[in-house]
Amino acid sequence: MKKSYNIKIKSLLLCIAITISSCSFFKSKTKNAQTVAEMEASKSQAIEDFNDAKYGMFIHWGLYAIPGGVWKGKKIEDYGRPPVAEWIQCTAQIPRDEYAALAPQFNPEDFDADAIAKLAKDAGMKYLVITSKHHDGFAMYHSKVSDYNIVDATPFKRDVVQELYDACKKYGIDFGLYYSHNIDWMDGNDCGYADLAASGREMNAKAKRKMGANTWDPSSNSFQSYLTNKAFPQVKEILTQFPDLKTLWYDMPHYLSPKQSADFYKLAYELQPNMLVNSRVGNDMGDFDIPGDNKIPKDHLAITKPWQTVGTTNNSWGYKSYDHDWKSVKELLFWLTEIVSKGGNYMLNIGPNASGEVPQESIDNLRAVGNWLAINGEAIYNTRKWKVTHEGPTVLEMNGTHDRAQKKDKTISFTPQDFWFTQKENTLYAIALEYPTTKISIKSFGSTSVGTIKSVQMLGVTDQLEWAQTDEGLQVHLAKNRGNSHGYALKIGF
Ligand code: FHN
Repeated sequence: MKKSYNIKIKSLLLCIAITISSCSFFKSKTKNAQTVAEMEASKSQAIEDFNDAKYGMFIHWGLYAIPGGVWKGKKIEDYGRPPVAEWIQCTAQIPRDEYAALAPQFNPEDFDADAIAKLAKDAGMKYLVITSKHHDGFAMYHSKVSDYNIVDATPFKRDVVQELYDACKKYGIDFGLYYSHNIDWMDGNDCGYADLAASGREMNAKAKRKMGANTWDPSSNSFQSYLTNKAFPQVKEILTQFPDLKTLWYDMPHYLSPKQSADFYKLAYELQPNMLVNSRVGNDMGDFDIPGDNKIPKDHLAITKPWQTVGTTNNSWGYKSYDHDWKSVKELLFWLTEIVSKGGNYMLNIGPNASGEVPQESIDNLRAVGNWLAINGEAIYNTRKWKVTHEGPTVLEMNGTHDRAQKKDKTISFTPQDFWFTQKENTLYAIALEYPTTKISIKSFGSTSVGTIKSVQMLGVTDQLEWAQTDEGLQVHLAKNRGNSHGYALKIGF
């Protein structure tokens, strides 16, 4: 007989509880005429914190770490797209029971929540978000709603989300959870494709090509019953089990109706009103935007909400055994600096392997960025975008995971004339990722455009700098002493 992981009857009870509570929620909202827009507006302090934090850790970890991008001897690329390792079940069209047979093999004894939270801290990251359930439907915490979870279905039997939640508290790292609400290859039937098609609502390009819908071995229940019996109860469950979340990170909502997105948003608001929900709750809702995976917006001024770019350290979110295309320290610093100069947040991913180890290249590069931030962090954290984001000859466009993976020439280099800018109250910062041989000149800091500069200081260096400001810009002879080989930041006082 096939091993099946059923959503437990208990979930029905939980669901009734949610329905009752959300009915009274809707009633009181109707009475108070509180709309999604008003709920979003009530999160102003959380949004300030988000805008201050700038840099966080994303973790994609699940059963897909076992194949690590290879299924039955073939690489995921040989099956099709997308070639990111956490999609192996869909890309290789693996039947649900065959994929679920990975669970009894999952025993990541090297997993160390304390070490990961400490890595985030050392890397200069202020928050951490982990996949509580990705598209495969497997929960990485102890769910009472579905026994398809790390405690009930694996020999490991440890709640890794709980362990990370506790470790993050210890190190002062804010905590958030990813939850795949729309796509669930185990229990989500066709992810709502048929409902969307029948509704007459417009389909976006992803929905049109049935992206993520389980077409090869869908569960026999309806999508609606998945929502009622698994997705809503599990969201309620994580928000209750982990009561102090900074963000709830939904993903891939392209089949959901506006009502379904609103229900996911409201459930989050009801249980943790100060927590931010990302825009992938769907249908233009959410407290902050995601311009795209591994994508830096060209026109950041067109984004009206706070925003966050999420990025990979190689070209996959989940552990991919043969992807050694690691972003260099210089490249990571560029992503962070460019994003922050445009007012965004950068959430950088790690994908632990099946033993629970974080790839060494990720560790090394994250720590090196952390060393740079230990000196230059003042120019990053708690800053806001300035009217100019960058000056200098180097223009790099980052247009998505696939785009970056396909780039033939991955060399990243800058000139000493490249500067990125941030501001904080009465201070401007200029960040450079290359040192000059002689003096530098920053054109954006001419006296007619910024007023009279009173002080110029290099972060982390006590030497006095020689400098002069003219209408044409600010000229500075840098200190001989270099704080960090990957670049420096100047603090400009007025
Ligand atoms: O399909 C997922 C993907 O696996 C990964 O989780 C990323 C992270 O932003 N989100 C989706 C694609 O955008």
